[in-house]
Amino acid sequence: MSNGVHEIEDAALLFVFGYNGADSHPIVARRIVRAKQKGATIICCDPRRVETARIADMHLQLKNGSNLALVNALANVIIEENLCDENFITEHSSGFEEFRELAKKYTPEAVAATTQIEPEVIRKAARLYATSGRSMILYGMGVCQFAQAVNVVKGLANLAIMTGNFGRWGVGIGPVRGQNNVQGACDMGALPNCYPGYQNVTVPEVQAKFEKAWGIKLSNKIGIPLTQVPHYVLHETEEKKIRAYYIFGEDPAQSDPDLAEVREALEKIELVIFQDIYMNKTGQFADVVLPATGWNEHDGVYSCCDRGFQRIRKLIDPPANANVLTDWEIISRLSTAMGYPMKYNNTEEIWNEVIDLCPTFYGATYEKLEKLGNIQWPCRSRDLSDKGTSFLHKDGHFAHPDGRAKFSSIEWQAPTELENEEFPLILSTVREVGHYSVRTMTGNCRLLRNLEDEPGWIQMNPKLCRDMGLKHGELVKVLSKRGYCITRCLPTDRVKRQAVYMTYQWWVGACNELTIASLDPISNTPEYKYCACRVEKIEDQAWAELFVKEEYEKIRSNMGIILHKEAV
Ligand SMILES: Nc1nc2c(c(=O)[nH]1)N[C@H]1C(S)=C(S)[C@@H](COP(=O)(O)OP(=O)(O)OC[C@H]3O[C@@H](n4cnc5c(=O)[nH]c(N)nc54)[C@H](O)[C@@H]3O)O[C@H]1N2
Ligand SMILES: Nc1nc2c(c(=O)[nH]1)N[C@H]1C(S)=C(S)[C@@H](COP(=O)(O)OP(=O)(O)OC[C@H]3O[C@@H](n4cnc5c(=O)[nH]c(N)nc54)[C@H](O)[C@@H]3O)O[C@H]1N2
Ligand SMILES: [Mo]
Repeated sequence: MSNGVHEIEDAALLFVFGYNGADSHPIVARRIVRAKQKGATIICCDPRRVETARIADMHLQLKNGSNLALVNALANVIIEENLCDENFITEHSSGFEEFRELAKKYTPEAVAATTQIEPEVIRKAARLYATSGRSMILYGMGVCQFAQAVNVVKGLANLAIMTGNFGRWGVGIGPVRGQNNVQGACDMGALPNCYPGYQNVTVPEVQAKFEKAWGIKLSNKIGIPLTQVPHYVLHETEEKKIRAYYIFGEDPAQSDPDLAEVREALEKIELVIFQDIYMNKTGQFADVVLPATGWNEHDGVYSCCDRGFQRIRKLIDPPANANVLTDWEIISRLSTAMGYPMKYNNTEEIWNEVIDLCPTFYGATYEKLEKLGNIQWPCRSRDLSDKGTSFLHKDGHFAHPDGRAKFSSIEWQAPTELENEEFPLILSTVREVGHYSVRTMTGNCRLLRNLEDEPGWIQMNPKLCRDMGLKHGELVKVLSKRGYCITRCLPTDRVKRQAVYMTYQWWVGACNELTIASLDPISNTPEYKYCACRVEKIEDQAWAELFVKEEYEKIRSNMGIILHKEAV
């Protein structure tokens, strides 16, 4: 994020784009509500009538998959109506002329059919965004989970650059990232192309620095992203094939697209090492299981999506007979056993090594974290006066070599698999408030299960349900080209007729049996938000209920969940 989460409250306008904070991040959603209470204008851009849409001044209920067409049209209006910040563009950006040419053809009229939004509505939204004085964009998976994703982010950045909404309090662009520590995983170099601190593995000076620090020879080759593992197992040549897979804190057999393909890959890999705090679907393919402690059983540092480091502290000891170690102790022992002795006494020693090697994190010592509670990087000095950085790009300085922000001129591209005669509906997969990702954590909690349990729901427009003769709660079969699953029908006015929505939390109602492994070429994130599907009525409901019950029991017993004596 260019700006801090706490700054959300002070924006004059919030443009919430493909982000459903009320379900995904209730604490961040509170900030959005508070901004509203302080007088901010809110524009919500989502094909569903999510909670933000209910409190918004405008709801742009665009057609699924039309993001960049809309974003370029907003830019078109801002240019045509002379609402640009000319000074910011001249002083702090490059590439505007080329972008102006591209934006010309994205008139609100030209994109009306693609986006399903009235031209006057687009004009009004563009005027509000460009003239509020302090506009902030928040975006989520409604942007990222498309084959055209990174380019939409660049399109949103164009809007912020052309209106001078960078480098100040309460402006900017905010990917409100997923998990409590997904930003931290990236900050620590759990990426195929970076060491900690976003230092690229292909840069010789960086390589030399880490070789010296660790006393070893390192490779300058970029690694393989998670979502390409099936390809590297099933379709690559012998030399390139992946043969061993060490996976932790991730359940691709539930959370990756096209699960049939994922299972085939996991079966073919010769060695799977699995490190987790619970058994999950991927763990069932494991040759070696390494059980780890949970968040309240160890120390560490998390990074929030706005670059803020926070300490987490051990609260309880793991059960004496649990036979678990912290993730870092497991890694240290494994490394030592493989011939590279790794010895740390505590997480502070690890953290000190990290900050010593990462200039942008250098000043964020445990001591300072203790005093300040939260430090947003960059924090380059150990001096107490350096408290980190709430917003980036101060005074219009950007990270490109010329110090300028770069306009990107990119055409809208349609999603990969469009609705068709056999599969006439769009399937989009999202989140719900009560359950978390692959549901190991929330699915093992009886309280949450009592609120919502297998096989989950498919959100459908009430008219579509009526036409199909489907009632609330009825079990239905959902099919795509790749597979099928069974779930319950949830008629809701929040969604339009053309698209249906499932959450990816359910083991039985697993929507990733259906989703498509079409990846954004830069981020490698799959197109979870768009594939073609069909919903079928099930005549024999008693059979379907029994099927769901038996499947659920089978999965739980495979995961070693004791059915008669459940823990809360
Ligand atoms: N309770 C709970 N909270 C969670 C999680 C969880 O599983 N459960 N998961 C966490 C994780 S990993 C993440 S990444 C975050 C994600 O949090 P969000 O970004 O809020 O994720 P989603 O609900 O998947 O998608 C956001 C919105 O995108 C919309 N959308 C779909 N297609 C389009 C489109 O074409 N254009 C636009 N503009 N919008 C579209 C959807 O209708 C949806 O409302 O949530 C985190 N928080
Ligand atoms: N269809 C569809 N699929 C999706 C998405 C979608 O919107 N639609 N969203 C995608 C997104 S954005 C994400 S982030 C992924 C999330 O998917 P995953 O990352 O696979 O799911 P999580 O539930 O976050 O956690 C994975 C595992 O980490 C374990 N774990 C938790 N804490 C610890 C720990 O301290 N140590 C260790 N070793 N393990 C731990 C959990 O028990 C769990 O088994 O799903 C993706 N899949
Ligand atoms: Mo995520």
